[in-house]
Amino acid sequence: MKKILFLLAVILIFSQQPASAHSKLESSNPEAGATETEPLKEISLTFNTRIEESSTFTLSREGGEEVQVDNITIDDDTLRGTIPQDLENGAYTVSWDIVGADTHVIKDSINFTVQLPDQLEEKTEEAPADEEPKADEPEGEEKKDTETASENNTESQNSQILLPVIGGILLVAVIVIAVISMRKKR
Ligand SMILES: [Cu+2]
Repeated sequence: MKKILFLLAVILIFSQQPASAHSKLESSNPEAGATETEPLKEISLTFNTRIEESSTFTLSREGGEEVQVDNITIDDDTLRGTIPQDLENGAYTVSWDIVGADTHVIKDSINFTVQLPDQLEEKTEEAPADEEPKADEPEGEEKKDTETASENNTESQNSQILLPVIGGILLVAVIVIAVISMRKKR
């Protein structure tokens, strides 16, 4: 019986570990939901753990059009990439696909807005009628996107924490039943 309890304890401890070492974004440049008013040259994503070599990210404009990112590098817990061309004003999404220290694949994203003053002036001269309603829209949508992303994030994290716990409970139940039935036979 002591052996079984020991085994149970070991299994429970190991099944909990992946959840606690789970990799998630700790900080970024630009920050989630930020409005950039100066040209952006680099994007960096820092996670709470070391990330594996196969980790990467993409940058896309609102609507899905992908924007070129060069020299994606991984430095321990940080993923970096440079942006070769100036970004036009608008809403952008940084989507990462990383492999964390616990070998879990994590996919998530943040949004940010580029709003360079020069471009605003140019646009206002070109099409003053269109500019006003558009100016507010991206920010509203952007906030919604960020909320959804963080909700999704907590949901997936919850399920990843819950799964081993449920697995552990099931395992305990199965072993207890097995032990009881073994005793009855004696
Ligand atoms: Cu994980």
